[in-house]
Amino acid sequence: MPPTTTPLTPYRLLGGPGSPYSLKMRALLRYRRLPHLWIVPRGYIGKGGELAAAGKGMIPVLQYPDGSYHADSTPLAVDLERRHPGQRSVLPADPAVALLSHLIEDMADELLVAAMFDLRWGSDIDRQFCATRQLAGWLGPVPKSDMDATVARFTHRQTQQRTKMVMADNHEGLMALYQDVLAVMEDMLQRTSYLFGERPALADFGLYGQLSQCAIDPSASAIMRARAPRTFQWTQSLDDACGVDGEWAPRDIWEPSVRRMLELVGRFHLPLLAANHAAVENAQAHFEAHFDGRHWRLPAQSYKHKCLVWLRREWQALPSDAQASIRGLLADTGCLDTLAAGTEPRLPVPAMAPL
Ligand SMILES: N[C@@H](CCC(=O)N[C@@H](CS)C(=O)NCC(=O)O)C(=O)O
Repeated sequence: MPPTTTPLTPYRLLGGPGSPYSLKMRALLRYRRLPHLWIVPRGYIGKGGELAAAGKGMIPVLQYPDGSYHADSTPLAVDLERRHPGQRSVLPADPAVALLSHLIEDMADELLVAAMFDLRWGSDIDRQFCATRQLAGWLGPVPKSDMDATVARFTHRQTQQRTKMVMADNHEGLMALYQDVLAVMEDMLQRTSYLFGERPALADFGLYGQLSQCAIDPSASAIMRARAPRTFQWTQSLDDACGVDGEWAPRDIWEPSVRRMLELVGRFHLPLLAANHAAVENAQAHFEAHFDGRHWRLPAQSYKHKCLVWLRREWQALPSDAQASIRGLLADTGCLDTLAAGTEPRLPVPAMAPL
């Protein structure tokens, strides 16, 4: 008699090719060894199928074993920690260090994405390749004429989206951010495999989501291959880290690279989050900000308003000794003032939870 096995009800991750957040979630589920199926619903970017029925309006969507659908990768990652405590956690055990990891993840999710998107939809070569390969994943085999028509439709949609999300004025600043992130990654990879040691943290998965796409897209990939070959391989490796079994490093080992990454958070991300926050609170559609020698002009986004509130609440909730342990690092890197400006928002922001 063969041994009996307990039937497994896995998570179902509904995502798409080319979606940085989908691949971030898949890498996280693989690393955490949480049984799951990776599903790309067939059809034009999943419209009309199970994704439409799930009703989240975005990908990825994670179906829990009880059949319910949930979205939003950061709250999902935190919810998965609650559901599977102690199983290959991606949150450093020290809550102060976990906050540093969250800050870096937030920069990747909310700002580095704009650099990726800017390059992906910013030239003919990128548009043609990226649209075709993504739709090949969504549609499966289709005749060339159908593919060409759908590529044209998707390219139009994404190019419009780029105009709203990136806005032409910000190209130089976003390229500076992308190249600086790559430089910090290359430096980090001289000492550790991940930002906080030999096991990946939430910060690594956020960076992985965006950088995994930059490794593929023609223009972004050319920059990465020329300047950051170790980071290129890092994206290939973190795609499936289910066999990685490492430890968090002591602070003196991780601090140099985390400090450099936090300098980018303080230089680019938090000033933009703060300006966005004020714009959302004042019901403005756009905002302008001057920092780092550049003029930024971006649409105000209510989701980013929540992100800053969640980060501030996380700082406020730290015990005072935990705050003290990172106060100097946050101050040196230009992060403290925005993070510790702890006024509650005028617009209500719910506690972080998956949608
Ligand atoms: N905060 C969300 C963002 C997800 C997101 O923006 N996903 C993109 C694709 S990568 C999307 O679904 N955009 C809506 C669209 O293209 O219609 C997360 O972390 O999961």
